[in-house]
Amino acid sequence: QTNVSKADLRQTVEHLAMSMPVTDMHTHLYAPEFGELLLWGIDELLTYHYLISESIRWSEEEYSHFWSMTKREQADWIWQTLFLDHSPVSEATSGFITILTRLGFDVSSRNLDDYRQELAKRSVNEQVDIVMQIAGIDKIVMTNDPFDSIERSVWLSGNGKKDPRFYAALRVDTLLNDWPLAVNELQNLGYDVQMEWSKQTIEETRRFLSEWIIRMDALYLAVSMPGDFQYPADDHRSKMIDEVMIPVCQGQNIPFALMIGVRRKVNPLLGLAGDMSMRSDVSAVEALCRRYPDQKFLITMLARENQHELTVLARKFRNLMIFGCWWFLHIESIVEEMTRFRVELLGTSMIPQHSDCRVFEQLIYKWEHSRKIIAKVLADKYEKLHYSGWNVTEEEIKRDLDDMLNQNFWRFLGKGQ
Ligand code: RAT
Ligand code: ZN
Repeated sequence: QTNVSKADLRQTVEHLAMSMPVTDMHTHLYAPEFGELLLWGIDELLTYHYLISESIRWSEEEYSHFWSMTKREQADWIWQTLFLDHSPVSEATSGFITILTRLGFDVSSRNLDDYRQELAKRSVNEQVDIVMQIAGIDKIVMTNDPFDSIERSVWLSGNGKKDPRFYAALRVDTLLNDWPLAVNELQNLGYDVQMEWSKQTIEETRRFLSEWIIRMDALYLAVSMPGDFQYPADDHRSKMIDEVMIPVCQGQNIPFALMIGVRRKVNPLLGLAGDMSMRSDVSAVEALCRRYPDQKFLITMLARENQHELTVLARKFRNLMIFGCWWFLHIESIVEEMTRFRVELLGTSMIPQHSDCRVFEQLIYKWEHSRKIIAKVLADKYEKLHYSGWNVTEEEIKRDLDDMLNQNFWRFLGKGQ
């Protein structure tokens, strides 16, 4: 047992937090077997939707002008606008600089084509290995939608489960948020469902989910919900949750993840970059946790205003695991605020972060930035204990970090190592 001295405490925590392997429990990344779905490289990084909304603020052209450009032209324009005409001080722009630096590029040259040429020498498989090594990520959970035809064919060909570093999460947004479209998709896949809610439709939708959970070996079901999501309610969503989602999750023994508080397409002209956050009703989660004490719920919310109440709710329900600082909350100041009060209310019994990466190299910055903050918050707490005469050992620091960055997730799934 190595007691860590006061002088070494901060450094030890930081070193361990920066180097501990991580399970990234929600991303939009794919294993190399998924081909074009796996986004990587300079142009994908620069056209990340977070950067699209930041850059278009500076433009005086029609929105359609941006979308008429090729990806490379868009990337060049965003580089010019956000990095050269202005300084990259936002989270997403500074994140791109962190990526370049960690990939070993000379950021002072400011020469985009040099970076492009360097990466062009690499295969996707090489880059996946390099990035996972730099970022210290060993397990990545994807977001998987059987209604996506490109993705579906990878699963049906049996290639979806080849890379053991990647895990699936079955996304059910269409079933909950766009039932007419879901009916159409289900029918095309050969499931005998109708718009009208009937015993047959319930059974067939359950069959669809169960078959796909098994095919993907999905770790959990996942959905993103608007802020006005109510439960229980006399509506399609409540029926779908009570009669399909929960019974299927229980049958397969997996959690249900709800990401609540998005308002889609506030500005449709921005495409994927046009979504907004909105406040949610935490009592919907409360009602779910109370009604289904044996069902596990992974929950994150998008509005800053909901975070404290949601954290308090997690004190009341052990079947509720809060996770991540989602999307617009994934910025330094708010990650610090949220991590601090989560630790103060829950200790280490939560999942402080997920990356939500869409482009592979983003793992580097999203995790580096978050690890630093997690280390800072924990170090403050250990230091305070130290003043009271309670000395944490290096093993205990490792255990706490491993809980937050890995084990809390796997244990919640019933798959603890
Ligand atoms: O964070 C994002 O990139 C968003 O566009 C969404 O994908 C969100 O994370 C979600 O999973 O719905
Ligand atoms: Zn996401």
